[in-house]
Amino acid sequence: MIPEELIARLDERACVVVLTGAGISAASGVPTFRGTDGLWKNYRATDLATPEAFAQDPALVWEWYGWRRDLVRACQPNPAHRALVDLAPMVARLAIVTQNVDGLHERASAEVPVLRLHGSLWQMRCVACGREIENHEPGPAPGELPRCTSCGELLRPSVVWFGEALDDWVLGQAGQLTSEATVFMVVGTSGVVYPAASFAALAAQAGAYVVSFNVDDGARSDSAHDHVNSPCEVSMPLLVREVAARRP
Ligand code: BJW
Ligand code: ZN
Repeated sequence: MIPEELIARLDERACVVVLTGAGISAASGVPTFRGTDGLWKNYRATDLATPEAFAQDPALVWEWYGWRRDLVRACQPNPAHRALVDLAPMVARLAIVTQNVDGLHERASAEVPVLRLHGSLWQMRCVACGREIENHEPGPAPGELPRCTSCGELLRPSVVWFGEALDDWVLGQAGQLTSEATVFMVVGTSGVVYPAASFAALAAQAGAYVVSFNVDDGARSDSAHDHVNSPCEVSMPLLVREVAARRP
């Protein structure tokens, strides 16, 4: 199931970048955005993940984020998150570039670097003064609107909605890592959201060997040299076992 070339390329000199999406957290019980389980509490995630939705009805958007925060808090990292932690010491460098806001990579290990392209469910930002706070408390409960302790204005989830720019520094780092990668793995993402969706092609152009891991054959990246069509919570631990078995 695991491409032989991938196992061979994951040697002690490999510079590995892993781009992850919602599919890597599916086995933890976190719903994905698109596809059959892509319904989030009767709302289309992609309708609420916009600045327009927040401007129009901040209470509705916060109710949705409060519900998601409570749901994700009860979830645990799964074997796919843990496999990346196990793979890291076997290669020269491994970095995770994630579209996920759930924090499950970070909970699987504090040691493997994680670049969060789309922000975090556990951070809030003031719409007026920009003050950013970390918050791991339950909620907010429906009807509750969190406010900035400095200026009293509304806090918003510190995530990247459609039409909003990604953080410059994060985007620059992700581009740098991608261009230096010898192996680029694309795990559990539909690959439709930009700029994340362009990274696999950049990696391939820069000479990386690109492999996608997805339960959907249709989500195979155009730039991928190989595709592993199976649940990543199965294929990633298997990959790590195969790499470990080659080591003396
Ligand atoms: C499994 C599995 C298992 C299941 N094992 N696999 C170029 C072309 C066209 C459009 C654009 C473009 N550039 C920009 C755009 C516009 C837009 C965009 O990309 N639109 C497209 C939809 C067409 N992009 C943006 O707006 C971005 N901003 C931007 O470009 O700004 C420019 C700018 C510059 C300067 C000033 C101002 C603006 C921002 C995009 C932000 C995306 N935000 C969200 C919400 C985050 C917050 C939150 O979570 O609440 O991010 S949307 C949502 O989609 C979320 C995700 O991170 C993202 C990607 O989804 P993902 O992870 O791929 O999930 P799914 O559900 O789609 O797929 C899951 C996959 O897993 C599936 O394939 C399953 O098969 C698989 N799977 N179980 C393996 N067990
Ligand atoms: Zn403020």
